[in-house]
Amino acid sequence: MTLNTQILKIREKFLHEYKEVKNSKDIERLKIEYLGKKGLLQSLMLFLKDASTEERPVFGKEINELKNEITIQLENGLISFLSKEEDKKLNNEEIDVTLPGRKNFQGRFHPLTLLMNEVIDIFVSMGFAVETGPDVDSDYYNFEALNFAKDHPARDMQDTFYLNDEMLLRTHTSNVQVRVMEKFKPPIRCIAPGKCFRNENISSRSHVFFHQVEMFYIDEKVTFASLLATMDEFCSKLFKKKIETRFRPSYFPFVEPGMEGDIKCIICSGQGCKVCKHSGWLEVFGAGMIHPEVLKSGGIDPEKYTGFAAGLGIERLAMLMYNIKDIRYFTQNDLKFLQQFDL
Ligand code: FA5
Repeated sequence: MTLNTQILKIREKFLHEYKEVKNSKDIERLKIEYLGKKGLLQSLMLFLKDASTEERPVFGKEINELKNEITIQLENGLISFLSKEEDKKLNNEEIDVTLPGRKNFQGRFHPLTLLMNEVIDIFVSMGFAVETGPDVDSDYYNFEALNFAKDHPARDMQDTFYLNDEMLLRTHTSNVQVRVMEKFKPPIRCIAPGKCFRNENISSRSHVFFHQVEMFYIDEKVTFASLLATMDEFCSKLFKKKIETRFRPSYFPFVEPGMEGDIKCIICSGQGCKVCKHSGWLEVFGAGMIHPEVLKSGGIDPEKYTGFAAGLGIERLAMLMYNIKDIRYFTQNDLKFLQQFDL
């Protein structure tokens, strides 16, 4: 049989077999039979080497044309069968309407964000403006401008993460005080919420990373009595009832006089527990009358103006508000814990 007759026979055989095709599997089978490595077209190529030099290019061209023809026909056939088979599958498919639906996961605010927003809203309702300051700040704004000289022993009160000789992670939101004084002239009534960092041992009540809200008021004739009244009013608004507060004298280089504010431990009702270090009280803020040296750092005349300031610990407040026994829960990202708090 000549090569020419063989080409014609294979074409005829293909056309005949293609007519019998019923599904995509048959197409795949034909693809292997004709175009596969050991397929019929490949076997024609083997005969090509016995053809004469004149015949070889002619037959080579014919074999290639047949190969293209078969390839195109099989590809078109495959597309059409696959689409029919997909339609059939979809039409026969039944949807089980009794299957329970997938629950949409709803995001929530972190409890600290909830409380921070509430604290901000209360102070705003009392006439305070909101300012912010940098988390990475200079030693000057965090310490020196606040009357902590370079070798001041009070620096040991706040174990600090230094980035280099000059820059540090702020240890308190009080770093905003002098920045604001440089920007505005009295009367200044403002709060500054933000993150703080201290190189401390982590325990159930202290963390290396926590939040504070700074609050300060500078004007003529601002008194210590108005500081106490402001903090009392704030606590009643936050807890929505009269709660027991305790103000103790304390020392911060940037206030004179200084105090710390405690709230009766709601977790143990003042009986004493791990969170309140068995004292029945939880320290939630430091406060006092702004030191004249600090007013001077901010370019404010201490002969004319006075001011008060306070720094509230948001984690400690949240522990009291939501009855949380360990500060570490806030940073563990445990959904069971986080999902307990309202949107
Ligand atoms: C200060 O940070 C002062 N800047 C507060 C201040 C502002 C005093 C203005 C006077 C005038 P103190 O270190 O006490 O003070 O921190 C204030 C509050 O932050 C504490 O009462 C506590 O609630 C919270 N706090 C402090 N350290 C931690 C910590 N490691 N983990 C969690 N909360 C903390």
